[in-house]
Amino acid sequence: MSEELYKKLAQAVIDGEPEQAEALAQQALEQGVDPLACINRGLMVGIQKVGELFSEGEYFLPELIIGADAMKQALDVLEPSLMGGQAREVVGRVVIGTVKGDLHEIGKTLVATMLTANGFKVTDIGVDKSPEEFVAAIRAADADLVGCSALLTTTMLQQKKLVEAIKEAGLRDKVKIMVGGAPVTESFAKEIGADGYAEDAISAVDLAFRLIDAPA
Ligand code: B1M
Repeated sequence: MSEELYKKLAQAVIDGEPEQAEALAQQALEQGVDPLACINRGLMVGIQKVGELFSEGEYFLPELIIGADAMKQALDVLEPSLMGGQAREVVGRVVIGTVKGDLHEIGKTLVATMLTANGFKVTDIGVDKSPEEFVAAIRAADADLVGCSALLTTTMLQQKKLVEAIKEAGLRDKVKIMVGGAPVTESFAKEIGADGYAEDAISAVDLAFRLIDAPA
């Protein structure tokens, strides 16, 4: 039953059907299907396939955009259920965003949602953000942790610039730096002087707890 729903969610993303994706997500919640499983086993499978078809030249930019729209539409329905609905003690303050020149928002938003669901106070500054904009947001939020997402091999170097900008702003001892995104690796994170790398939204939460030394 759930397996069938995951497949349909994946297919709605592959076919670029935002309304269908939204209706399926609604159906999943009504039937008590785990929203996280819908994301990981349905929507993620679909968007990965869209990426593959794009790489193979089968899909073009419009299909990429509409596939992402379908995923976002379903996420909008599922994400509130990940939050648990209760007010919790704030475990840490996080500023998160996608680097300058990079418009990919879905993974970053998912990480932000999972952090919020786990008690972090998250300031999501959005996409295409310069190191200076990150630094201003860190100051404004009095953040303990900054999360930086990059999805393009051409923009991942912006993460290095962010580490440098944080040092230059005199904030390096105050804020931990976590990086992620499809082309980013553990060794890249070490090389640029970040404090940690997470492969997905779940491990980003574990990493955030470890970095700020809070009990999970
Ligand atoms: Co783009 N795109 N895209 N795209 N796009 C990729 C990334 C690509 C791999 C597709 C491909 O060729 N197979 C490729 C990059 C190649 C490369 O650099 N090596 C690519 C390209 C080339 C481009 C353009 C250049 C295409 C063009 O214009 N010719 C262009 C660039 C625009 C720009 O940013 N300046 C472009 C545009 C777009 C859209 C705008 C159309 C759209 C994004 C829409 C949106 O976000 N609103 C889009 C999409 C949808 C994709 C794919 C298909 C899916 C990305 C996604 O949302 N994945 C992607 C292919 C793919 O990834 N398979 C692709 C789902 C998301 C949940 O996963 O973002 O990886 P992800 O996040 C994960 C982890 O990475 C991690 O946790 C998340 C949850 O598990 N994570 C973190 C992410 N951030 C983290 C931060 C952390 C920790 C973990 O700590 C802070």
